[in-house]
Amino acid sequence: MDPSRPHIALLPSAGMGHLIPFSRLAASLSDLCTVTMISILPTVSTAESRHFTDFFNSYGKIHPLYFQLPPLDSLAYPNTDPFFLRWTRIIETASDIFSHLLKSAPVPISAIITDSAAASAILPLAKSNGIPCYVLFTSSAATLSFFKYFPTYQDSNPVSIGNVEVPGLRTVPVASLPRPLHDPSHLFTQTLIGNSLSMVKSDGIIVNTFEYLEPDSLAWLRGEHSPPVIAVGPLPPVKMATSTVPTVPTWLDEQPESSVVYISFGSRTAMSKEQIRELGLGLEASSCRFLWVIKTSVVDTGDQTELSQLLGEGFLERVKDRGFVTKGWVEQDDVLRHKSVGGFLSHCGWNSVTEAAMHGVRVLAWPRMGDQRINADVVARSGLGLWPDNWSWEGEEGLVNAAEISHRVKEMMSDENLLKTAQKVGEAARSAAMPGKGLAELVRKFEGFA
Ligand code: BUP
Repeated sequence: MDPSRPHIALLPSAGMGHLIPFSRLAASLSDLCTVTMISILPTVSTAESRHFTDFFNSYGKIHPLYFQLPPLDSLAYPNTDPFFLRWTRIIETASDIFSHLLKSAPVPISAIITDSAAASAILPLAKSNGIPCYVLFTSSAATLSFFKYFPTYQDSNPVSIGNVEVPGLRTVPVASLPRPLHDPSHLFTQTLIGNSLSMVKSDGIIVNTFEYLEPDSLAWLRGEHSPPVIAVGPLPPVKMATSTVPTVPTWLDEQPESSVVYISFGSRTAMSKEQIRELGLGLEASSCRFLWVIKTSVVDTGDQTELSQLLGEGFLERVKDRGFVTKGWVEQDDVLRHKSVGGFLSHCGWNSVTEAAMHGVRVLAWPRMGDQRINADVVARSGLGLWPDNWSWEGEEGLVNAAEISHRVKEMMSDENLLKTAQKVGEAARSAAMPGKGLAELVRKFEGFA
């Protein structure tokens, strides 16, 4: 361990959408700094546990620091999303995690980078120990600007919520807000407010985005002056030396260039069986080639139904010449970079958006919950994709029918103008990633603490 280099500790919370950008940042920093990555056990999903194994095996110079959470009385939080529950547990046990980190660190910690989901607990601990604290915000700059303003909005609207006008930036319609925020006393709302108030007291907020994709939100955040916002995106994917998960179906190699629509709604957005059937029928009616990753449960260990049962009798046989359907994990970044892929039907989790941007792949946005509608708005504004904003989402009963899905998929795949604007986003993304300017800015800050 080189004592002249800054020693950075990273604390991700739970869910692949958080773990993946943390791993990417840790890997990028590890060429310039000593890096410790905290792994909270047991993980919520199998995907996270495999990812930690592959990641630590591949990046020997990154120090893993394991922390075993005490058993949880889940009855105290009935019907709570298991990933959100984990964030709550990390906040509750933050002082134990922090002492473990301080005791186990082989050299003093120069700075800690915490997940925004745990900022309210980690920031005061870091400050009281004299350690600079940064936040990695794992969604868009647009979502960050909304989170930053939301406590002020709530102060003047304590009992009900409407459209939120972020002064000088844009109005976020009430329909685009994460559903739990509609209830000011909801644990999610309280946690979000606590984290937002702490983030602004941090030494800096790191966002996986770049100027071309989000010029207005980045300008607004920087105009707020404090804390500094460092755009490090798009972060390059990690390179696993040994992988316990399959990478890309070889089926893709046999398809014509730019002909395949890739469909995925991320690692933790389950779709109802009825909607899955309609989506299947819509893809069939579109006559497009497709690669579809299906999820029916929030946590991967709960996904037990057979594909043939989900999709209806004869579906797989009928589409076998032009469709590939799986319930397993595929390496999405490799899928999106594949020359056969020409479009992405996506829930607009932020990592998915940045990966599509990096490869200049057109997006058909179908946001389902949380921050996804705010991200879908970024997709539509930047020219990366289309967002039919009447599509149903979190908590809504309505199904999007097969005819509408077929129409929209064909529309995206035949839109040459969209292809060009998405490719332009791709060029800007690769040029932002190349010199790693944001990362260099961040490391310069850390060197001041070494
Ligand atoms: Br599913 C799946 N392979 O099969 P998002 C996901 N991913 O590589 P989410 C795969 O998981 P949040 C698969 O490339 C992306 O990096 C994907 O993150 C990868 O959505 C990540 O897109 C998923 O942000 O997380 O999972 O809904 O709710 O935090 O946005």
